[in-house]
Amino acid sequence: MDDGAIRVSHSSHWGAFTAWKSGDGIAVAPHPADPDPSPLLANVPQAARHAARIAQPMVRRGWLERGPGPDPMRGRDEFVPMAWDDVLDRLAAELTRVYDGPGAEAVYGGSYGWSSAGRFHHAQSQVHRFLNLMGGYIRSVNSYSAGAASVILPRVLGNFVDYARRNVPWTHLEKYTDLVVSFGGMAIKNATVGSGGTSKHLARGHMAAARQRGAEFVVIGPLRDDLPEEAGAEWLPIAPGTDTALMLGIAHTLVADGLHDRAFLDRFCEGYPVFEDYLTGRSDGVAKDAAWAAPICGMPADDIAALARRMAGRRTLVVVSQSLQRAEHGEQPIWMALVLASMLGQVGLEGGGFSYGLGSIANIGKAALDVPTPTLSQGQNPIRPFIPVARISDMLLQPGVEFDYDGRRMTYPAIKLVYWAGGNPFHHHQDLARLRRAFAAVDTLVVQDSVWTATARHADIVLPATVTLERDDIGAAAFDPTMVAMKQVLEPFGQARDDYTIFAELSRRLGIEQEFTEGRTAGEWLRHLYEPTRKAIAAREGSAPDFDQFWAAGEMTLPTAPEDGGPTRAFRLDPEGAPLPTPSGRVEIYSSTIAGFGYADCPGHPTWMAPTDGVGSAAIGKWPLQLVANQPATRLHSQLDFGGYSQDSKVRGREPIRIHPDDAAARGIAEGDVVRLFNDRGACLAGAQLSRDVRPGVVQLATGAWYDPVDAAEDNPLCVHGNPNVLTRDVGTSSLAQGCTGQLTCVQVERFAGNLPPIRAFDPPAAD
Ligand SMILES: Nc1nc2c(c(=O)[nH]1)N[C@H]1C(S)=C(S)[C@@H](COP(=O)(O)OP(=O)(O)OC[C@H]3O[C@@H](n4cnc5c(=O)[nH]c(N)nc54)[C@H](O)[C@@H]3O)O[C@H]1N2
Ligand SMILES: Nc1nc2c(c(=O)[nH]1)N[C@H]1C(S)=C(S)[C@@H](COP(=O)(O)OP(=O)(O)OC[C@H]3O[C@@H](n4cnc5c(=O)[nH]c(N)nc54)[C@H](O)[C@@H]3O)O[C@H]1N2
Ligand SMILES: [Mo]
Repeated sequence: MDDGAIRVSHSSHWGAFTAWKSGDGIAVAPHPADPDPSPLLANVPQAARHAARIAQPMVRRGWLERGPGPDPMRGRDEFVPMAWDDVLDRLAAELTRVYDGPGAEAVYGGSYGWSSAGRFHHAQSQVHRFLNLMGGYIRSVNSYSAGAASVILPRVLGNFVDYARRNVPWTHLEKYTDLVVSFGGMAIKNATVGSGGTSKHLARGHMAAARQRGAEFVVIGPLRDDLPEEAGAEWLPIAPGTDTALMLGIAHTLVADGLHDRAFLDRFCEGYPVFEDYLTGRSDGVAKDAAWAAPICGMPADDIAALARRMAGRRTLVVVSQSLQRAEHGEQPIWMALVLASMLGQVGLEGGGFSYGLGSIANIGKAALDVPTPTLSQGQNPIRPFIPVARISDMLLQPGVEFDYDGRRMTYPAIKLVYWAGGNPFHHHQDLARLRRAFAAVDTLVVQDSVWTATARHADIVLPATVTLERDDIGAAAFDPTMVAMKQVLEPFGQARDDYTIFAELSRRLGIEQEFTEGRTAGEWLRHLYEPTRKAIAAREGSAPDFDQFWAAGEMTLPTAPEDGGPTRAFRLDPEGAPLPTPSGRVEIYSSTIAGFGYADCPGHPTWMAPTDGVGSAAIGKWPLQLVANQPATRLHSQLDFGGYSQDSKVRGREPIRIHPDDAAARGIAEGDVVRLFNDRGACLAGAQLSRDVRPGVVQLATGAWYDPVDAAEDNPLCVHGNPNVLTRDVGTSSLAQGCTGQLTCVQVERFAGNLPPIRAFDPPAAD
């Protein structure tokens, strides 16, 4: 440690760390107080100076020569390097053309994406603030993470964060829960990541402690390792996409055995009798009993009935992972899990009831902060129309077409200009061949990123952004107690500039510089954004460190609110005094509001609806394996896929696909073979890993391998690297939420016998 290098505090979505210069690059070490640091940190050292970095502003040749307009050449064209002043002049002129002409409603600025942990140089905040000052933009609502849950839960339980996500803290699970029934798991790989940063990774420790106390864990899902070893879980492998049927089978057993909590259902819930008519088959002639559920879920009926009896009469927690709702009819398993927890009479008990997403992400289940964290104001967006975030291709391809969303009939706007900063739609969106057509339809696509993602390669104007290690910032998250001084370690790469600097320069050209910068440098902004936090602490505790003290210390512990189960617990203790914010003030097992929308794909109570792309569908007859496209264990989404830890996981350079040995044998596939996954939307290569931790009939290929078309000139090229979104379907969860359904699709897999194409995803595109 006496190499003389200055060690500074820094942070990322996957943890706080220390960084210092080492040789030509940097070295990092996890925060010393983190009991279970994320292995994702190992991606950082190689990443900062990687060839995939964008070194200078670039403009697509076709856009430069022919001007703005729809162009199928996006993603296939050459790039022309351009000096900052010139590119910003051209971009300012193009923004002026669009805002003066078709107007703010022709600008899509949703710019979805995780960008980085720093709260000032937060790309989305920067781009939204800038576009709002221009006159606004078409925005997106909800997230790829929780598209369905964030719409259904407020309608049937209450505010998404307070009622659904924060109602069961880890400390209650550790102390009180007898049985954790986890649909989709609480995978340590997922709890390693938290938006804005996470100073201590606690999930594994809490699960281990609960287990030691005697708590039992059951993981229901296609993968055994969705719960950590420490939980000592029993694995019930289920066919993906069938959890609603399984929960109905469990619920039916409870009713048949008289194990449901009638008193709770009467006092705390609305509309149980209507649901019971459906459950027992009084309304439709089909009893949803264990025997009915068994063939749908691919589980023995006896196991379903046994699980139901095990869940009754003890402190049981039903946890649903986010993945469950990132699928067709994704609203249903979330709603049904809440109904199941209600039938068990557990909602609002300490360590019991229902949790959405505990273990899916680092900062769920931790204590909420009692003071605000630094936040850059995005200003006001005067433009009212919006899209549910995952409907981007629909919008770009179908201007003027009507669609349903959460009880409204809305119309897709006609977009001319798309501005993206801090997200990667070629990572996050489904059916990438369709997304390419969608991006071909706009006049201008502007992308700010630090690396040559496929999204940047499809842009007309590419502006190189710095990475967090190249600037000072403040890292903070609403559910993590440590605010981190993120200190610059490296000089900016090439000509890269901070997003803030880019927008400040654009603002100057567009006559809104003062409004955008408010006359502050980036350093002055950090001091300014620190103030509300400091004031709130001072108001609570009499005094608080000033900015310079915080900065010198490198971090600060923020006060947290009590972990009392929040408003869900308050409702349990006093249902009349602290009613739920639903129409009935109670848990809506039947929602007359939702029933009133008249959606065939989201009726008034939880309902099993067979998927069009899953078990029992025509699709699975043709494409017989269910692909689980889940979150990657070796990186955050597509970020730092070129980093050491992610690269070490690849098989012959391709993303690993896990397949059961029986399914592999039936296809002549051996460990380490390169395989081709395909369906009628597209195809990609991946490297086979045989594993009995995968349910037969399921293959698992994580998201995040950079899209790598074998020949970009083709309309629907093979991705040689393993991006599963060439295969997934671009349809909403239902008319209610229109959420992302990227988690599951049906595919076929075969051994790839051809010459192995090279991986070129990380090579910068051709320029001249
Ligand atoms: N098939 C399938 N698809 C999925 C999912 C799935 O389960 N299955 N999951 C979905 C989910 S839950 C999510 S949240 C999304 C995630 O999708 P995204 O959030 O879009 O994915 P990221 O790779 O995190 O993209 C962040 C981008 O921001 C860039 N960036 C980082 N810092 C900065 C900065 O300071 N400035 C600028 N300008 N850029 C920066 C990074 O280089 C990266 O390209 O994916 C979704 N897609
Ligand atoms: N390392 C890492 N951690 C992350 C992220 C990352 O990119 N990398 N992304 C973060 C983000 S933005 C989010 S939103 C969360 C997402 O959290 P989740 O959406 O919960 O995460 P996934 O890994 O996609 O899915 C979890 C598991 O659900 C199981 N599963 C899939 N489909 C089904 C099903 O139909 N039924 C059942 N019972 N199980 C199913 C799969 O086996 C899968 O491993 O993760 C966060 N954590
Ligand atoms: Mo997410």
